[in-house]
Amino acid sequence: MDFKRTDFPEGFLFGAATAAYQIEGHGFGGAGPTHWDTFAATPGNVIRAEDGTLACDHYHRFAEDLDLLKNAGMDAYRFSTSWARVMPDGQTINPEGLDFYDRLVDAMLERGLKPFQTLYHWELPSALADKGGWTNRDTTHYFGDFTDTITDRIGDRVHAIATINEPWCVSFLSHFLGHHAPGLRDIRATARAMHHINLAHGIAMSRLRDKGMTNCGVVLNFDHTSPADTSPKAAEAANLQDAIINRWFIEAIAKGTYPQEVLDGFCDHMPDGWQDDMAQISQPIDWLGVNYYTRHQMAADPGAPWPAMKTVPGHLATTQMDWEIYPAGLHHFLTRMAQDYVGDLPLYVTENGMAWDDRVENGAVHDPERTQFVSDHLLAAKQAIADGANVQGFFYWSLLDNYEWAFGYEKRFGIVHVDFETLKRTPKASYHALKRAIAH
Ligand code: IFM
Repeated sequence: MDFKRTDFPEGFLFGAATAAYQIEGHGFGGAGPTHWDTFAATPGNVIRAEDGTLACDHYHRFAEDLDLLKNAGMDAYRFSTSWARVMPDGQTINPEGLDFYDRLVDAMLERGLKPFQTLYHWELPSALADKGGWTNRDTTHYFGDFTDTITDRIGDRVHAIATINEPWCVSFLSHFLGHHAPGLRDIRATARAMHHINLAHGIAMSRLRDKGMTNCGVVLNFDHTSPADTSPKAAEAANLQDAIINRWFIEAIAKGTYPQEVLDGFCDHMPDGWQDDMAQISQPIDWLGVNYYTRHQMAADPGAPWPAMKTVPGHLATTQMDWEIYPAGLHHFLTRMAQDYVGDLPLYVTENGMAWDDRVENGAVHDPERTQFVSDHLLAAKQAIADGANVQGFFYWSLLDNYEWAFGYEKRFGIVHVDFETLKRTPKASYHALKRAIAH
């Protein structure tokens, strides 16, 4: 790595991130069925129809996994608490689920790791999916109740709480592009989900504040967007893509408005009275999480219905996901968030990482590409700090190879290799490199 801990401000946190459904093993501990289970069970949605029933068996092996964080010298762990584990039908409490998170948080504290909790990282209980999921406004209130329940149990010990992970994925990717559960391709469902997920954030924030919780934020994903050529049409496409993925959520949360060009596309598909929710959505947050992976170059797609645009493949090196590697994009979003939306509010890079076709050879995993990737992105974050962004931490995605949603177990993002036959964990060379870099 071309950086060391002391290159960053005092108190800067280094950590790694995971999410419940991707690692825990949802078949254990009384967790309820989720829309990801049914999405995966439907042919053509997920590679080999794999699901999160066993995943990394973190449910039973969490002590070993937390030791990996501690032994790397990490300061914090970003994890999520599964709604369907705590409330299998979305409403009824499963005591075993609460007990699990109680043990998990205590185990983090015993190891000196700051718990960064995420309330929703995508495992919507099937019983709520049956009622329309995020297209149904009622889901936002059930989410508020889940927020109360889990906070009553572990809120006294978590260091930071994020309401939603990547609302664009929850809404646009899942209801317009159909790539994630529930796999819809419907503009009206999309408009509703894109508003309701923001409202769910706002309702959860209110519930957290009612309990006196501090250090509450939200985690948004950003995708660097530029025109594929010099034509005005490509510029228009890039602007629209930027509005949909990069501005819709932060503008609502920081300013209480939505980008007009997206509202124009949604026409009358927005739920009635959405304007009345904007005050609740835009209440103050304590920090913003920035997830960043790649860039896209956009061109017009004439003749296609709104948004009438397409992605044009770029020329940069790519990861196992075919995502272009573009560290300057991280600097762009950290400085842009500070300048245009949140000022001096703490920013965390809550996810950044790359998938690679890693193999264990002679007991080791050689992944110099990942070491370079992490190094380059941390240097971009360091430059953003020098340019005025109040960045206070970096979480590598992910601690473990895990369930990569529609890609099943094929794409490996971890700094720790997981053999999905034996579940053996093998720290990769990048894990050791990160450990050395943050040791001093
Ligand atoms: O694995 C996902 C994670 O659940 C959310 N952010 C992006 C990661 C890599 O695709």
